[in-house]
Amino acid sequence: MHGWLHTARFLTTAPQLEHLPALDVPEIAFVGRSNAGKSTSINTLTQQKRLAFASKTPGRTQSINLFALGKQGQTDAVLADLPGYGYAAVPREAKLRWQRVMGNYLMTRENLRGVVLLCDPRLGLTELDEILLDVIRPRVQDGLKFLILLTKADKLTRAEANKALSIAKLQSGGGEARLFSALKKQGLDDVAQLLWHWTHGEHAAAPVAAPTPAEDEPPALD
Ligand SMILES: Nc1nc2c(ncn2[C@@H]2O[C@H](COP(=O)(O)OP(=O)(O)OP(=O)(O)O)[C@@H](O)[C@H]2O)c(=O)[nH]1
Ligand SMILES: [Mg+2]
Repeated sequence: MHGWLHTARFLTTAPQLEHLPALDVPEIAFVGRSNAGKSTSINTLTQQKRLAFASKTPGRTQSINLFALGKQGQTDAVLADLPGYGYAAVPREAKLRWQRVMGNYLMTRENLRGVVLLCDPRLGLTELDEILLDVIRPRVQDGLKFLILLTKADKLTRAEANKALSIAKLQSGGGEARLFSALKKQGLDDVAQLLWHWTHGEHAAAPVAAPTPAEDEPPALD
């Protein structure tokens, strides 16, 4: 199962929507506020340290970055790392530009199969998360897959985590919610399985896991 995600490789980066190549394989977008852990979760899921740029500095990811999955030459799905939003220091112009790009991407990207909304459960869903939810809700009703991923779960007690999870389940409105920690590798199997089924169909048999080398060094986390 994870072997499939470990095939991830950089495909392209697009500063603007019109630079995104039209693709005919299913795409899964990682969205959420700046610093929520989008890039880190992509690196953890794909077991690659610096595939997506993660950083303590909010606003690290400025373009839409695409990563291809599947055996070399046989791309069968794509992950999209999107710029985060809600970072206060971003100038108003850049914020408006972001909202336009994101809105258009979520409304018009034809091969978009699923959206993973990353949320730091210590902050909960912010106003911009709610706006995003409003944008994609009609598409979720039309079959778009949707997951609220509660990141940095290592920072919560078990009681806090359970509470955050039940709130997120309600907020997901027909989608899924999961706890995740890059630090503890919590939720990894579950999310990997979900993404596989989203892109290959509910009843597709999972690939037989290939033995993978262990991480020699844990990712840098705050
Ligand atoms: N403790 C802990 N820290 C995490 C975890 N995931 C991410 N972080 C930290 O959170 C910070 C932000 O992570 P990023 O992955 O760069 O966040 P992002 O959502 O891609 O941010 P932008 O690119 O600005 O939108 C980094 O310092 C990470 O090390 C986690 O599971 N546990
Ligand atoms: Mg990022």
